[in-house]
Amino acid sequence: MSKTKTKATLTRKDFVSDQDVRWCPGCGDYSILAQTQKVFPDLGIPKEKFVFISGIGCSSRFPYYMNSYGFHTIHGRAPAIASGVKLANRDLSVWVITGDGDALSIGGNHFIHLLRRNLDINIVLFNNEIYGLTKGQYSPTSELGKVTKSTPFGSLDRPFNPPALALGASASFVARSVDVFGKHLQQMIRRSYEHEGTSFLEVYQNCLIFNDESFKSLTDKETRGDHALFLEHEEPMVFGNEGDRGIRLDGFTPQVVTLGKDFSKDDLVVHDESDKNLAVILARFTHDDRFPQPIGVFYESREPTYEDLLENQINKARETLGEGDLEQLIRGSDTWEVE
Ligand SMILES: Cc1ncc(C[n+]2csc(CCOP(=O)(O)OP(=O)(O)O)c2C)c(N)n1
Ligand code: SF4
Repeated sequence: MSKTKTKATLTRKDFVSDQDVRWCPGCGDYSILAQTQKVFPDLGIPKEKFVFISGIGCSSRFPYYMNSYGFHTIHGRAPAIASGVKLANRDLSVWVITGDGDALSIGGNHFIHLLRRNLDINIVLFNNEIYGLTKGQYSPTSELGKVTKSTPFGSLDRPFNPPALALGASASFVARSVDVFGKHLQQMIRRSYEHEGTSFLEVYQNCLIFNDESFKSLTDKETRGDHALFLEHEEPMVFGNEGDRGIRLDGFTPQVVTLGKDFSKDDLVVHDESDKNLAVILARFTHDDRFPQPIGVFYESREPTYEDLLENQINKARETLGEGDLEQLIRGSDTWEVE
């Protein structure tokens, strides 16, 4: 679809549906919904061009609350349905809303194949590191040793690292934000929309009922500086409450250094969103206490979309073979009549 802005004067209210929101009071999902409703009018495309497609989970109730087209579908299968919607109508801006359980447990297969196909679809993964809707079982992003009702002695599974998984599946856009980082989240939603190809946005989301304060070190103002690394394209990687620390590369090995006597900003690695090796290194900071958690765009590259490739293939086949005949195709050249 064309991503050039048309003059559509919409406001936040145009995207608020008449449905009662049924998330627990204080759930991080509210903030993600609010930021989406704030940023969508600015995207400048008519409301009827948006469609939200979700699987199953608390987060997957999202389409009810957006006043747009939407489809609350089957557990883990939103990517398949979204692919069909996009291929049937390329002019739609298609958004997949999913949770860590929906996308990475039952939907793991569909998730990776959507990424490698690179349809122009936006995936927003609400990562609360737990199954919320089914009342608190561990999920594929729960930390090792997580004690839940389904893992009373602690989980034995190493967690998935969503940005690393997405990069491994050839994602052409990988970003992360946090439910309560309002402006940042809006910026990441906009960047996801602008990207041509499948965008993957992981949003750390607090489930205050079953996994409260999972991202406290990032959301607490006092500790945020030391735990969040805000990625800015072409800027050195500086962090710390006093802006006094940074990331340096020793070959391929990242190091946290303190700025001052031994190191200056010139020694730090400069972020480059087009550098996949760097994105992989940054993705590996996930769950590693030695490093701050990267927030922002890890990686973006412009690659052909599946729908462009498909259209070219069909056009070429038409040019060389002419219009097809469905009846003939179904009957084939090898059919029998049973008498
Ligand atoms: C086929 C099938 N298997 C299992 C379930 C039960 N189930 C519903 S939602 C869910 C996981 C939800 O977790 P997540 O995707 O992280 O979303 P959240 O509720 O945390 O937003 C599970 C296992 C189901 N509805 N259908
Ligand atoms: S159970 Fe957790 S994720 Fe689900 S609505 Fe409540 S707070 Fe949100």
